[in-house]
Order: sequence, then C-alpha cells, then structure tokens
Amino acid sequence: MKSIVLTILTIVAGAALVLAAERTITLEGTLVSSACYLGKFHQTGNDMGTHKNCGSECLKNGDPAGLLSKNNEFHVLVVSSHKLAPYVGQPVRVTGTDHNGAIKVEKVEVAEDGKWKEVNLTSK
Ligand SMILES: [Cu+2]
Repeated sequence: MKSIVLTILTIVAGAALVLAAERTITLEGTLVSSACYLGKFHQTGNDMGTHKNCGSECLKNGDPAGLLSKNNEFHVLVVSSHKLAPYVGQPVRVTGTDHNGAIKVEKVEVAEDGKWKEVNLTSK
C-alpha cells in the first residue's frame, strides 16, 4: 500500500514538473497561413498576387495557421485553423504554451478599434 502511494506521489510530482516546463507566452505579430508563409515568397498578407484571400482560403482548407512575431520569428499555431481564417494578414496577440517554437494556442486576440478582442475558438 505504502509503495502504491509513493508511486502515485512520484507520478503527480513528475506531471507537475512537466507542466511547469511548459512555458506560457504571449506574442504579438501577424497572423499568416503557414503554407503561404513557408512558400518561396514569405507571404504574410491575405491577397497573394492574383489569388485574392489566399491566406484565408488556405486556413479554411485546414492549412496550419502561423504567427510572424514582431521580431520576425515564425511560429506554427496549434489550433483549429478555420476559426482564424478571417484574420489572416492582421495583427494578432496569441497566448499559449511554447513547444520548441510551436504554440499550443489558448487565446487569440485581434485588434479592433484600438482594442484587443478575443476570438472565439470553441464555437462550431
Ligand atoms: Cu495561401
């Protein structure tokens, strides 16, 4: 019995350590389609040449969303892309946990009338 309790305590302590190692960060930058950005032209907007709204369309099709931070670091955003599709090319503020540069997203805010407005990531 004692050893079971010890084992459980060890597991709980281990899990706490793993959680502590997950850094929650907030980043500001431009919302991009990873597919567009990682293509050869590093597109960050939403109208790409003759392909109007290409960035939004890419997210609607399920391409991963990405964030180009203010100091030009690129992060993949782990979140359902179609929720963010309308905001490609716009300034956003992303809060989440950093996993070697990929951000597991908890919150996305878009600038609206000079204020940050949270995007609903959970509705269908
Ligand atoms: Cu695209």
